[in-house]
Amino acid sequence: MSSAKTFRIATILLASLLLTGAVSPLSSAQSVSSNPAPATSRQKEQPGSVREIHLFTVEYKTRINGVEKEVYRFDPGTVVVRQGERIRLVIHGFHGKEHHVSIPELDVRGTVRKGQSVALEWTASRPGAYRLICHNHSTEQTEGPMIADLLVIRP
Ligand SMILES: [Cu+2]
Repeated sequence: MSSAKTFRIATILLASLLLTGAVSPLSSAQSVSSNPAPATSRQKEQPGSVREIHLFTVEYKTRINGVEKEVYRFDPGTVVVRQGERIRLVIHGFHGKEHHVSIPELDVRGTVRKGQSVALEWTASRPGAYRLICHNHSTEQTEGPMIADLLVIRP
């Protein structure tokens, strides 16, 4: 089995665990907050607040068996948010001239250009696994797949 396939399966497994509430990666991050809120209000968002999450377009390049190989990725490749949160995904164009990106299930799209940033705003209305896709680099044949998993978990 290829490592990409193994990684894909591991990601899906993690998504399943998160969606079923078996694990909660956010709880540990919240516990080290410099401004801890009471447990009862910790998970409640301020009305109208937007959670900003930063991603970067990155490129890896090397030679494998003498053949030059390069791939584009989103970093981080997995984003976990809670149902009900208003999200602003800020994508910074580090590498790659241009990336046409979308979250098909949410009808959200934009273009990330090198040296610029673009913000995609959406509301995490329903729990589930969504994908942020770069349509320039969506497959292995086009130096991808440049896809980030967006996991919306129950609050
Ligand atoms: Cu791309």
